[in-house]
Amino acid sequence: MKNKLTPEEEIDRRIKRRTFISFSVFALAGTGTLGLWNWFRALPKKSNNLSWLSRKALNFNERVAHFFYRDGHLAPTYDPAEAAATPRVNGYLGIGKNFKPGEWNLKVEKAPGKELAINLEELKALPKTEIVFNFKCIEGWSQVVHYAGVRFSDFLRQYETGTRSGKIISADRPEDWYLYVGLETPDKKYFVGIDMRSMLHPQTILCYELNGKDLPLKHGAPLRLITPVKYGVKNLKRIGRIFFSDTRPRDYWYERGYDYDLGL
Ligand SMILES: Nc1nc2c(c(=O)[nH]1)N[C@H]1C(S)=C(S)[C@@H](COP(=O)(O)O)O[C@H]1N2
Ligand SMILES: [Mo]
Repeated sequence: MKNKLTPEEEIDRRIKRRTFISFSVFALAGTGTLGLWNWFRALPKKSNNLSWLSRKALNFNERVAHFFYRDGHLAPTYDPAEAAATPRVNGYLGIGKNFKPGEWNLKVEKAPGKELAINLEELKALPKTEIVFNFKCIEGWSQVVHYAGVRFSDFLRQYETGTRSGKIISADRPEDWYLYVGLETPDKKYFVGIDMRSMLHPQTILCYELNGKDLPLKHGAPLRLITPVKYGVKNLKRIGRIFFSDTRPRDYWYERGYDYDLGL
């Protein structure tokens, strides 16, 4: 029997397959019709025409490759030994004192009017993804941090959410993805909106660990967002609810004059 692929390997395989298919399709499309393709193949090997045509096809393929490269582009990672032992704490909106972690669960809007409540144990039972990266705050500082949790794409697949059809989210059907994900603190005092593509990035996680230990409250326990493709402001601490939308969810700092995307 064949071994089951890990979610990571599965994504990798899909990206590779998509890239391969696109290469083949675009290689053909890039040189026009199939007839033209045959003509191209029939050209004498050393003619100038041939090198001109191959170069054009190559440039086109490079652009296609660039698209997928960007799609799966990974932020630079570091050795855990390089991570800050006591990372700086910044931003206390929505993480006030009267909060009972024991009573917490994550609310997820699966469909309009249909909400899931997921506890931490259930999240911890999913595959764990670690990331050591340079966390950047828009105020001008950055630091290498070591966080771990559930990859958001794994989470979406597990709970069959994030799609309009209600089917399991797939790289092959981007038209079925909701365009945005909204996250808010339990008291709704801090809230962010993030495009689905960034949320599906392989380094975007729902995080419950810092430096191999339970996430401290001031860093967003029980669960926070960690994503290296956005500035710190989007890395919402203490997630209470997650929902999906095709219009931009409300965003705290956007409402105060910042760009909506704040991508890196
Ligand atoms: N709930 C909540 N999350 C938040 C903030 C906040 O004020 N409240 N501040 C953001 C900002 S501006 C930054 S830089 C990071 C800081 O994360 P840290 O305190 O874990 O280093 O949290 C982000 N997430
Ligand atoms: Mo920040």
